[in-house]
Amino acid sequence: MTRAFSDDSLNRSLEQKGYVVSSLLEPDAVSRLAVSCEVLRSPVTHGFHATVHAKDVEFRRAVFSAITAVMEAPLRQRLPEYRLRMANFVVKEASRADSEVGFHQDWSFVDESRFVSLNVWCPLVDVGPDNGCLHVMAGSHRLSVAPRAHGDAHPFADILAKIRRRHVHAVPMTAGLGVFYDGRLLHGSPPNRTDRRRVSVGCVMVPADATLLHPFGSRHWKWSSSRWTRSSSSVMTRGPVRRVFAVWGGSPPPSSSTRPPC
Ligand SMILES: O=C(O)CCC(=O)C(=O)O
Repeated sequence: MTRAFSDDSLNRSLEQKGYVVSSLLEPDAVSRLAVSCEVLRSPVTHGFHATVHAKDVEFRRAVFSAITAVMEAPLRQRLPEYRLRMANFVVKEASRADSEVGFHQDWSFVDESRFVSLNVWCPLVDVGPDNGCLHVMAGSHRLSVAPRAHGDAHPFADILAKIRRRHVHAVPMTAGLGVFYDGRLLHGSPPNRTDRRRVSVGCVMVPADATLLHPFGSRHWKWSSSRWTRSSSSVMTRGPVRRVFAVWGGSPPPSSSTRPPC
């Protein structure tokens, strides 16, 4: 596995808990990103919204560039062997009950039998349970190894209520700290009940030598005994990596396979 942090105590913590909270941005960088998030506003109706979901490709590219300009260097300093591949603003509007984010794992972007991709969530305001800080289940990154596509059924749907009652805790943070978490970690966030927008940045960091792989339509495929088998006549969309990144607004790697791990 690619070494993530230079500091081994952080790597041990990441391996055990599935996440690490560490300093990331200086106050002026936080301010620059907060301004970008104001300027690059997408028309939204939901209490929670992520710019990666916007339909306008140019808009997503503009967001990616604005975030990269500020965050690439500090991220590279924390994770020297990783590269920034996706970045977006994640916002909870003020006083919105519909801004909760249910517990989920993030999509997979690499072959996780060989690599760990890390997601970085960095609030641009101080966050706590009242305005929707992240809540995580420590250790849950070890629960499943199947690739994760958008649209997949939730693998833990039937035990989610129990998990939330017993195993989930809040991660309050000041602006500019980052949660670096394994994409398999179960996480979510409560609604923003305060009268101020909660703005954060979400990024995907991938080992520099990892091929980017993102499964499409895996509900038509079954993951068992560490391999994909087709479970219906529908063909899995073997979206070339370039298409994935055109769709989701990240930067394509210099060279990569176009095949999902099946
Ligand atoms: O911003 C939030 O509150 C949650 C974001 C999240 O869960 C994600 O980006 O995967």
